[in-house]
Amino acid sequence: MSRIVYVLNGPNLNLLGKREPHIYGHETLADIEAACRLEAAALALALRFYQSNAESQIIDWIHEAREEAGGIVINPAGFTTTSIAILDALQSCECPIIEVHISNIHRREAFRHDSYVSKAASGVIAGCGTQGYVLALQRIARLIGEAAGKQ
Ligand code: CA2
Repeated sequence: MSRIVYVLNGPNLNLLGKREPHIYGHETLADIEAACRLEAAALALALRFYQSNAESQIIDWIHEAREEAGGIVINPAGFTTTSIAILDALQSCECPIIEVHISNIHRREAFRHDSYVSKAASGVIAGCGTQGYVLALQRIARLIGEAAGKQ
């Protein structure tokens, strides 16, 4: 199985560290990418780390991942509770998918609770801060290893 992992970030996550630090902390998306690259190297994963504010771009990356990746980590941000199109794209993928939210969406407003993406996810990490991304990579590496063991 491929050891390429796509880490996909949805709308407004490019603002991390610049606004609302009481909810999302002080780290920027570049800091998260650096932490993911360190962890990916330790886990022998090849990382493709992307952010877009456009739903269609995220869907195009999921289509790419469908062909090339052994796993997907996705923080769908504001598309979490709205995008059937992202759900449809994720459901076309056979590789493990881990959904990440920096904040604990279940402690926040009710409109953040119901995730379409969760219906396609192998696992969900919420409320672990930016560490959630690193935990998600560890989980993907485990699942890739288990799938390889079954071949
Ligand atoms: O906790 C998360 O990771 C979220 O996916 C973040 C989304 C929010 O809509 C989800 O309910 C939970 C928001 C991302 C926008 O991030 C900002 C960061 C700084 C300033 C403004 C927005």
